[in-house]
Amino acid sequence: MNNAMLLSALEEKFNLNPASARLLIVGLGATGYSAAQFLQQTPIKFGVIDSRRNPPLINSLREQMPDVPVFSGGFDQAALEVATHLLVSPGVSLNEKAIHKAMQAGVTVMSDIDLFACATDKPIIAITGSNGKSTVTTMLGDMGNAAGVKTAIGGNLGTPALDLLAQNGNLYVLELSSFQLERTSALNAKAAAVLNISPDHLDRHDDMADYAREKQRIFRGDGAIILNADDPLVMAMAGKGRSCLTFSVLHEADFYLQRGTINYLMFGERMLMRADELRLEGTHNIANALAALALGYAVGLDIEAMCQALKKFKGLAHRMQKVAESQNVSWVNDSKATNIGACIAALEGYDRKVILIAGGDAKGADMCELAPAVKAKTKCVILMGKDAALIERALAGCVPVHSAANMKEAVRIARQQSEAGDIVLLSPACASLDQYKSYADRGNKFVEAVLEQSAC
Ligand code: UMA
Ligand code: ADP
Repeated sequence: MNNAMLLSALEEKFNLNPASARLLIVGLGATGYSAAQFLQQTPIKFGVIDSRRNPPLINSLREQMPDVPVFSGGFDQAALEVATHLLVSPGVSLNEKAIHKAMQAGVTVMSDIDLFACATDKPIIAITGSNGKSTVTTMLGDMGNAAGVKTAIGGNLGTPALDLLAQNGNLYVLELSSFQLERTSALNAKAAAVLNISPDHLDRHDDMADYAREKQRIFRGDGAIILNADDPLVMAMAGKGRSCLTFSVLHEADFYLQRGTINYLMFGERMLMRADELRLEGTHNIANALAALALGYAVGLDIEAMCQALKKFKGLAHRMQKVAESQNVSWVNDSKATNIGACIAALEGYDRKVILIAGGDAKGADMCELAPAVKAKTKCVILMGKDAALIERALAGCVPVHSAANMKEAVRIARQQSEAGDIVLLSPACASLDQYKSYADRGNKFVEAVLEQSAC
């Protein structure tokens, strides 16, 4: 790391001078710990605060950085107000009373992504959207490496951005959530995309307009902007005087899907590859591939190498993953569908009747938006979790609804209801944390239950 470049960027963008700054990292999860490890290599003095009594990484921090002050078991107002800068982890809301008060008192809020942006002069591709972020980020990692550019991927995907610096990439691809973006102001991505906007995280954002505004922050700076021409909320983000590329699965755009006897991914007049050469299910994944091509093109990756990478890309676990075929019924794990948009995209991909397993924590979304797709594509719905009753009310009269206490029961009911030719789809449209450790845990429980039943 070049400390001189970092310190001058921090001074310029955040008025952060190592001699006088008192930086406090808020949150000691993956983000907070990565920021502490990074700051240890700089002359900047910092402490860490976490509202939990035993934050996940407190022992590692005490062992590795015994001199760093740690406050846990609450947000101590005095500690927050003595700070000049707060680096707030994405899991902590800026509306948290103590943080809000410190902000009002004039403390500067920043993110790990800000530190990352100040620490590297290598190109950054930044990706946000309600759905498809992880898929597009991973596609771009494969594309960059296939094109001979050492590419590191992370952010909301899992590896905190600052931890990527050790990989010495020549290209960084960051998946960014609305929580990361709302507290980031120094990012100037060489290419950035908003893939789509549908309701999500409305328990943390004031409303859809606020959620979309935070996503739009990804376009700060002067890099190329990549827009989904099929999504009016995204198209409304187009900025004047910026280099812009569009993608569409509905009509002509810079990168688009040309429909015919054979469907092609197109770049203007140029046929790039057949759509059926992609190994992924669903039109939404064609949109993801087009977005990835546009982003890669904007940073100069070789188009042929990108197409080769796309043809090899097998998709990520828990996203539209076929896990079993038994008695001519297909069982599909889409546990990562943690919002309405993902569930609708999954349903729209089928021309056969679906038995849908859904439910969990709806995060404040209006579940009535699910009703048209459920009515058109499902033969029944099996609901579980905290907001099952709320979803049942929203779907009243659409199709028969069953209730299940847990995944085993949901799979048992699905089996009873299924006939040859059906699809059983776990695509919950909700977060999993009310009943499971994570979406992956929920998906694994589904797979276990399906395989157990198939064995009976
Ligand atoms: N927490 C407290 N008190 C604190 C700090 C955190 O209770 O003082 C809680 C939060 O409410 C949250 C949990 O601890 O429930 C984790 O929060 P965190 O900010 O410490 O999270 P990290 O471990 O740093 O992980 C974060 C992202 N998590 C969130 O945004 C909640 C990870 O995305 C991301 O992979 C990681 O940084 C590296 O960049 C996960 C996620 O669920 C996968 N993201 C959401 C999503 O995709 O929908 C936005
Ligand atoms: P994210 O990182 O934004 O959550 P993922 O790639 O992990 O996105 O996919 C999450 C869920 O959204 C999965 O259920 C997946 O099938 C669905 N999905 C992926 N891409 C899209 C898209 N472009 N539009 C709608 N749903 C999508």
